[in-house]
Amino acid sequence: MKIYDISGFPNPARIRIVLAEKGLDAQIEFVKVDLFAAEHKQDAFLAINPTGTVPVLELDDGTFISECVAITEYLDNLDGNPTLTGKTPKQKAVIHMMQKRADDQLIDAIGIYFHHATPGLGARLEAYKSPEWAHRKEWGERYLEKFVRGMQYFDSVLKSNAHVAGNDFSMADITVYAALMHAGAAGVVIPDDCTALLAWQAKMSERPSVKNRSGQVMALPAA
Ligand SMILES: N[C@@H](CCC(=O)N[C@@H](CS)C(=O)NCC(=O)O)C(=O)O
Repeated sequence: MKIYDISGFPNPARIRIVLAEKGLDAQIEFVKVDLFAAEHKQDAFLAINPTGTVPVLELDDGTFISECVAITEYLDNLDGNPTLTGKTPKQKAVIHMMQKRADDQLIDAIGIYFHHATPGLGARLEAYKSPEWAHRKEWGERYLEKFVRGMQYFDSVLKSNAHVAGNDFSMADITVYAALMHAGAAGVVIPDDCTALLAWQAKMSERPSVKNRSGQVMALPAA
């Protein structure tokens, strides 16, 4: 199998953590996509993922799978022993519910803020941003407010749960962790009063699947 991605980026990190959790690293060939050079917005890459984002998984039969949740479901179920996406109908439902909240309130929100209210990945990507959004910066800043509310929500969840979707580690934890990693790279700090979220983040960063890559946060071009 191949993964098209770039190391150090938050959504690619989600899948790299999944691979480590599942012991699948050795089965993957990584193909670097140069986001800073807008390689993901060119026809060759859009042919494998029309959304123009990484990561993308390519199966040995040539099938391309994009979207971290879909890739995670595939990798987690390969060995018939899903440990990240739930085993029972109830576990699956709760994990997907919390996963969707983590996507919507955290990782998508911080991504929109980063790409629209800050220089993002730099000048080379400007041409691919929506020119019709005259108030793009203001729009992006609203998503930072949403992200902060999201951190407060997940802090409240983690005050009574060991993990994001209950007692067990799941893909929803990976998504929240990657979103906080994205925030750190964008200069957004976790509020001091989010004590449960901060404690959970510290615990997560000691997890072997995370620890080995926690220093690998995207290096951004100078503004
Ligand atoms: N919903 C997508 C999000 C993927 C995503 O936004 N990836 C980022 C890298 S962290 C990306 O490719 N950004 C490039 C861009 O938006 O120009 C997923 O789950 O895979």
